[in-house]
Amino acid sequence: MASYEPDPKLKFTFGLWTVGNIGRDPFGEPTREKITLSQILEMLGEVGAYGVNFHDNDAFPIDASPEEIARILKEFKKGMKDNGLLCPMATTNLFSDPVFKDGAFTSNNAKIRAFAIQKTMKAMEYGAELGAKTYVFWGGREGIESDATKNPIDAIKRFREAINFLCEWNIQNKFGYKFAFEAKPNEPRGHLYFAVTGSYLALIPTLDHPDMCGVNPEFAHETMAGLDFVHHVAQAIEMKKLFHVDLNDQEMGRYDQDFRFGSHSLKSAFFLVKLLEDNGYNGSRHFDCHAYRQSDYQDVREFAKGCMRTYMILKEKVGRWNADKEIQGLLKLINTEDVGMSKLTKKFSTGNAKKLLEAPLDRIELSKARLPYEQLDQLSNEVLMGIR
Ligand code: GLT
Ligand code: MN
Ligand code: MN
Repeated sequence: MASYEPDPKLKFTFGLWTVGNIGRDPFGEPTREKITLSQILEMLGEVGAYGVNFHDNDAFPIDASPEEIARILKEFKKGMKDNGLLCPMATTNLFSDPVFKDGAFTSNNAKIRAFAIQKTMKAMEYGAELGAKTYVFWGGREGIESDATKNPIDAIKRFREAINFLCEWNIQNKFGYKFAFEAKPNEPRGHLYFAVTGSYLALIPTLDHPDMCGVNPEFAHETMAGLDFVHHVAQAIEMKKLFHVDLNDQEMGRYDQDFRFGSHSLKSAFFLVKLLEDNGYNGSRHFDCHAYRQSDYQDVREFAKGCMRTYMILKEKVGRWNADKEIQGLLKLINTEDVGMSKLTKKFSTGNAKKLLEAPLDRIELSKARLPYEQLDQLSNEVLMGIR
């Protein structure tokens, strides 16, 4: 029996805010005592995580003095070293403080926009000091409740301007960051700008430094909107823009649940792992989720181990699926190749167009091809259920 211990090559990471989550929700007070930075790092070391990610204000308060910040960063580094952790990703909290109540980079107030950029410039320094090479941008407050309040085109322009500025800051300071944009459809705003991963994929080519920028899709976010997360990640991979990924779980049409990876939608999680593994994804696998509000910290450890273990188990299942002769036979059957025809449609030319128009493509005959998808899906389920 395999041990399913976390494989460091898979770079399993957690944010300080995930295992450190205190179980507060919009209707209720915290159910867990806040634990210290050192305690969180100790817990992550204990469960076998590869790394830890953080927002500036997960580590120190927004009004911390430079001396306090320096002291905490030192403690942070020591905690990472003592527990064998790396810090691959950093980000800025641009959503908790009341100043950001109507957005940060897209705020209607030029001084608030400037403050958001200034705060990010500093936070980029802190992340770089801990060795982070990916910088995440989640626009938690970049949105509206009413379109009367903000011009949506201005919002896009303001966001672009902020990112262009920060790309130059990245270059000037030689931080070596790759930026990863994280989309979400709503929560905490009624509607967030850049609602899906594709919105950012469309924005990136319009930036001054498109090569520096990619995406950080989160399972829960496309799922909240009732969409197929795997397809969004696939598009990012195909465009070579998957710089980071946030793994968790979520039921469609519900509030922002951020459940333990695989806890609800095992089948989608399986096809996501398959997509990442089959395509050689090499970045962090970051678990952006938190334990149930009922859990104590002992159970939070089980939650963290569960995320990684589920990934390891699903990865093994992917291997089985790929090696399953019957499944492979069906895949061959449904992917009907025709070398001559593919050559014709691969690239337009006047000659190819002429040949295509004359090609004998018999609609009735073609519709007879077998598609045993029930069988294929059942076999996939049987792999998942552990009998193949
Ligand atoms: C917050 C949010 C996440 C983002 C984090 C990065 S913070 O927990 O729900 O989806 O990834 O800012
Ligand atoms: Mn989320
Ligand atoms: Mn996230």
